[in-house]
Amino acid sequence: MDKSILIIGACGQIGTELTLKLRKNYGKNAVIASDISEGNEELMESGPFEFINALDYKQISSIIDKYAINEVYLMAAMLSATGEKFPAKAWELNMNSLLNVLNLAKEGKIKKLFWPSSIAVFGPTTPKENTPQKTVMEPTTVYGISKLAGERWCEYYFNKYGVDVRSIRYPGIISWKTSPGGGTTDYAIEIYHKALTDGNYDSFLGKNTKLPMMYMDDAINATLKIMEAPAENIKIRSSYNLAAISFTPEEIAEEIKNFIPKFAISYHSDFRQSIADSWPSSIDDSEARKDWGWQHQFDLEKISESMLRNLQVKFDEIKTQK
Ligand code: AKB
Repeated sequence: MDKSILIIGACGQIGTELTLKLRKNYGKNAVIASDISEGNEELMESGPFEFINALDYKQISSIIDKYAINEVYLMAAMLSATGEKFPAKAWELNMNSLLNVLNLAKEGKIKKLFWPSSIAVFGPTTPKENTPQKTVMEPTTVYGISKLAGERWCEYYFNKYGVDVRSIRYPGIISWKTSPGGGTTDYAIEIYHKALTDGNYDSFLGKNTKLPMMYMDDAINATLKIMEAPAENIKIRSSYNLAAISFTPEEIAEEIKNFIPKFAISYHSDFRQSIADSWPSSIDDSEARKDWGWQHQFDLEKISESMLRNLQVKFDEIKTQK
């Protein structure tokens, strides 16, 4: 069976790079990008695009028919910080979009489904260091509650209806191509932007707030790897713990100083501090490493080098276009 892939939420931070990578691997016409509004130029020029509202079951169903789709990646979601401002909307989007695609898979219209979960499924009562795959889960954000409920639904649809759904709990994802929207871990991206534009950064998280993080290349790699693994290797049908590195705002600032010695950081915590404080500092992802061969490549030094180099090129290009 030829692959025919639909990405819902293709214009967001992870969706954009996932779409580009899948198009590179499988050909541009095998990967249909979709979202509620258009994405950046690179994405829009790289292959077919359709407008899809992830809450519209009929719209998703008709695009699946139009392109004979067999694989869906549902990347549309409202993240932790925005979710606290709009709890009802976050719940509606995060839950109903998932139930839409799970039901389409149950009806046999989707053969394989990817849905991202998050470290936000954990809460203040979870062991903070080296958080195990199976542990206490009492999330305190609406985003975390929706991701935990979503994980339960994924496992339910696998057990009850045989839906081939695969999921990973992303940590904070660091990238330069497309900006993230409304996450608590976003500081670890803003800091690189500000280091280049202003030479300083005012962090909305305290200096010792340690969170699990990962470079985009690793996140995309993990996503492709779990989707390509034989079904029998996927032993966990809720969602896999996934980890690369952990650091604090103070540690990332020290690393940036190796590239920009005059860089300065200040700290003024806002409402996102309590969200970050409720999450793990580091994650035990041994099940993902054992079941489908997950390995990360990027440490903090490699991430910082790549972020600063690529952002500088992007900023220079914008300047010459003006
Ligand atoms: C967020 O900060 O909300 C996300 C996440 C950890 O899922 N980046």
